[in-house]
Amino acid sequence: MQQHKRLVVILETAIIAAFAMALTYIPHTTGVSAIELNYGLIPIAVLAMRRGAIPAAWAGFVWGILDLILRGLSGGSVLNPIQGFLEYPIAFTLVGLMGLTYAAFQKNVRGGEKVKASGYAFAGIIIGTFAKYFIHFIAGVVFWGSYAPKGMNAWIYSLIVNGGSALFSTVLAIVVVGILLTVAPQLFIAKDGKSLSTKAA
Ligand code: 218
Repeated sequence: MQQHKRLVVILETAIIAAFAMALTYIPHTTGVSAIELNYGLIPIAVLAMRRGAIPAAWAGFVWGILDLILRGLSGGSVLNPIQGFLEYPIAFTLVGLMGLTYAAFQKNVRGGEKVKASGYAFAGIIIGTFAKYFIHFIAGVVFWGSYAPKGMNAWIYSLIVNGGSALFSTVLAIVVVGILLTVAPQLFIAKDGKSLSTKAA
């Protein structure tokens, strides 16, 4: 990749990670105590569709480290080193999998196929969010089972909390990205060279 483009992608990645972190300070708990609405997934989804899985995974990683330091450790969400490692660096980096549909998305958005492009964006959002919350689901069973209401099975508890978070957060990201694709499609189309060209970049 050309040096200049490389620098622009790194800057966008850093800005998106900081933006995702900033959004987590908007109140995001739902009626059911531990279920969360994760707004930070929205900027990561935009980056994943604009730049692909690797920048999105880096942005997720940085966001995860920030969330670990700024909220996890102080908020009591780090129970032990293994759980902390799984639920922060690993789970947040996996959000980069949203970019698995990047190439197909770019082809369609640049070709004016708006409906198909949206479909690929939504599929990417579902994959990346599912991957993150699958880790939280497993961690929920293994490490958070004792937080389940009396008499409730740890699997069911984790499924409700993490499955609920995944579902609400996915729907929110899909709605917002769907709106952004209509009102600000330029967010998804980088102007620095042909990202899909086979030319040595
Ligand atoms: C049942 C249950 N409760 C809490 C957690 C911890 N958890 C869930 C989702 C996201 C994150 C990362 C910080 O936003 C954490 C630590 C769990 N896995 N399961």
